Amino acid sequence: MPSSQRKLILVLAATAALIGGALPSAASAASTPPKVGVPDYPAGTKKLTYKVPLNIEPGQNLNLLKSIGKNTKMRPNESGWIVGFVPNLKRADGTTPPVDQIHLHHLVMLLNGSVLTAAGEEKTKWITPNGFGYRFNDGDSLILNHMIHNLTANPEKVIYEYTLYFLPDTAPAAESIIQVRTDFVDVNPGTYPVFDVHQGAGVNGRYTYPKDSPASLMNRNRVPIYRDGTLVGTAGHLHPGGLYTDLYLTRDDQTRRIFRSNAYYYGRAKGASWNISMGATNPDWKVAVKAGDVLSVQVTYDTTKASWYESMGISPVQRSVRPAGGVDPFTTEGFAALDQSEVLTHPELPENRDNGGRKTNVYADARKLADGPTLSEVRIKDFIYQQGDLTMPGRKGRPPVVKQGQSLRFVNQDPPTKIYHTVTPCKAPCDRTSGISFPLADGERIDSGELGLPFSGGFIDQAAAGRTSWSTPKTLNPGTYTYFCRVHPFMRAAFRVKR
Ligand SMILES: [Cu+2]
Repeated sequence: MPSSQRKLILVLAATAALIGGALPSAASAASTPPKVGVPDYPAGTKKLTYKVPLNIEPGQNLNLLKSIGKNTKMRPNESGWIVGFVPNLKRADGTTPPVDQIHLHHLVMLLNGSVLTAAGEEKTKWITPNGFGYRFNDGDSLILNHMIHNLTANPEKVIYEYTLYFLPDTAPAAESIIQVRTDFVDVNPGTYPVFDVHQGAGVNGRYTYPKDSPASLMNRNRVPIYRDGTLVGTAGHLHPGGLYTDLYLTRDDQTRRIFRSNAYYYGRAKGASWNISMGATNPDWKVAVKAGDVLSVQVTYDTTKASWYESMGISPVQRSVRPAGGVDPFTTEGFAALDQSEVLTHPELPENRDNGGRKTNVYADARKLADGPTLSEVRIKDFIYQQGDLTMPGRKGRPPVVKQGQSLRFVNQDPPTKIYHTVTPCKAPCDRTSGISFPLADGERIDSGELGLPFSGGFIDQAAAGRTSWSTPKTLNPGTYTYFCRVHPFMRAAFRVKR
């Protein structure tokens, strides 16, 4: 695999067990959603739906590739233009599982080694404006990169499904289609392209990355353009807590913001859940670009409600390979004429609706439990924190004690290349049902990362931290600390720091 392709896949290698939840606040994302757009496909466009059955292991959160060769019959069997891509994930009975149980983190299609479409958790449909399309030749290489996250400890059979809107060359409209490619503009195109947003970070409850990150290299979010063309479409990708992505175009010493893609949250957990649609460009949004221009992106998160670990900010852009009109945003008139209004590619999705946070007697209130043993290490096995797990009765369920000034080490003893766990503090008692907005990382601002190792033979990056243990800082104040696993939010436990 060429390094450019590898890089593009690495860029997508993220997990996001960011299970948020809180009441709406002033810092929520834009609140009145724009209209859902109606795609305008050229006459003769075919709707082709393909289904790939997959077995998902208990607790799996792996980033995987699947080649879609000609013999798979899961691709068009003729040459033409891909003008739309719609991802989904279903159970064998045809229902879409709730995302707090089985979550499609991303479904990315690579055409001849380059990203063609990239759909994330928000299931944005990737549609080109009428007159534009991705060139697909019958012999081309097509690879799917999928990351499906099983938030439960049960094995699952799922079907991942993608619909291609495809205009065959035999259709008369195919003759006038202008080819586009995707520029993958990511805030952090490293080998693991995520970053952490800590509660309280930034200015006035908002944190913009990479601008507010002293550690980030500002120029890593930049994608140069090598030939004259036209930008014809974009939509942002972010995670819970995210408010918007901003796409910029720079020419010489001038920079213009050419699109803000807002996150529109539904339900009561505004700004803190996966129940999101992203604002996409209108079909008449067109920006003329020249060789030498540079695209860049910034993403802004709300930091009032929780910390958001392993966050993302991406603005994939559809760019025509030759000039096809568009405004010049570096002139006053051109910039004023740029239609920056948004459309949604889909309304609220029913699978995103279980907020969680309901009362249950599954979990103990750790604050009321007697001290457990004084320990230096807690093992994690069979999806249970082996001391202090809030589902364990009796002595095993009591929070282990660590002396102030000491640290407590956590070790993942489940198969480390298959099952990753985290230790992520949540506000006590952290004893309610799991859902898209509960628990939140709203406790002490520390996090273990995903304790686990990349699986052998895998050459794309995983969410795993590359180690199976983590120790709490020695600076914790006395108290009872409740925590959960971001990968498997039903896992809850506590430990206690004492003088
Ligand atoms: Cu876990």
